[in-house]
Amino acid sequence: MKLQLTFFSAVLLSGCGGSHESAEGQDLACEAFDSPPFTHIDAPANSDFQTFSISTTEVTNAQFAEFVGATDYVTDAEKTQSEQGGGGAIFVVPRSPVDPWWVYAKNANWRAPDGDGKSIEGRENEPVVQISYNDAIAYARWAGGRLPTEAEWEYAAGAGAKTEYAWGTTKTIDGKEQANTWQGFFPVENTKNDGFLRRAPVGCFPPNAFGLFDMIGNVWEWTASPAHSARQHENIIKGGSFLCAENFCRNYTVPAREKHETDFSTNHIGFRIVKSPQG
Ligand SMILES: [Ca+2]
Ligand SMILES: [Ca+2]
Repeated sequence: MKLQLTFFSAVLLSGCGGSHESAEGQDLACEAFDSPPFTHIDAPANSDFQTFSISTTEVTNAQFAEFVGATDYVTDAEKTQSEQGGGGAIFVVPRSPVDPWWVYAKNANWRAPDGDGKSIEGRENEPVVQISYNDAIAYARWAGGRLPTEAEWEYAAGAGAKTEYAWGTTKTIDGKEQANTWQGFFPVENTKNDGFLRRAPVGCFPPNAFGLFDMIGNVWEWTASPAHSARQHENIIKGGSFLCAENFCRNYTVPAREKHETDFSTNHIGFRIVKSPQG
């Protein structure tokens, strides 16, 4: 745990950080999904991956709850609750821009992700968070899939094009935000121009040309790609989150990447999975 907390001061403090209570600002019509939807992606010629299908949205609280209900799986954040450590990191608006904005919350886990004692009731369609890499691959295996590699994720996010954003070359279109990020002066002011302080239900922003939602923003997404960093057990995360701001980390682009310890969770990292085509 000491290593993990050190990591937070070193990496996540340079990352992004937010809170969703209600949609304000832009007019948003969030999509409704009956079951975990998948989108077929044809691999381009000479790519280093095969054709695959990918979750159309980030994995939601409802989907993860189904997994836990079927398997009695215990996440890393819950597993160590009674031991030294446990819990996860939560973003808290600091008193000033130089104060820490990541706080370790022992009571934070996917069932109550923000360390404020509030459950996910009524937030079933939000992306699940406080999910470690270990937790994400456990869900993927149960669901008959795996995590995307960074190359697969980027191809899917860019809808086959090497553009800065999942939707094109500019952050906004006609003045409208295209993803749940942070507007205002991070980390002290969030104007919520996009409608959300923290996580948004999946599918509230326009999909990319492949029909995929929230590849950029909302929550970071685990990939299967190891970070190959000096630290061990770190994997690449992609897409940025509701905490990514213009004045700070700007990780709301397709090429942007961060690395994160595989056994530690936060309230801004989730995932989606991929599957090989059947037949
Ligand atoms: Ca936002
Ligand atoms: Ca995302």
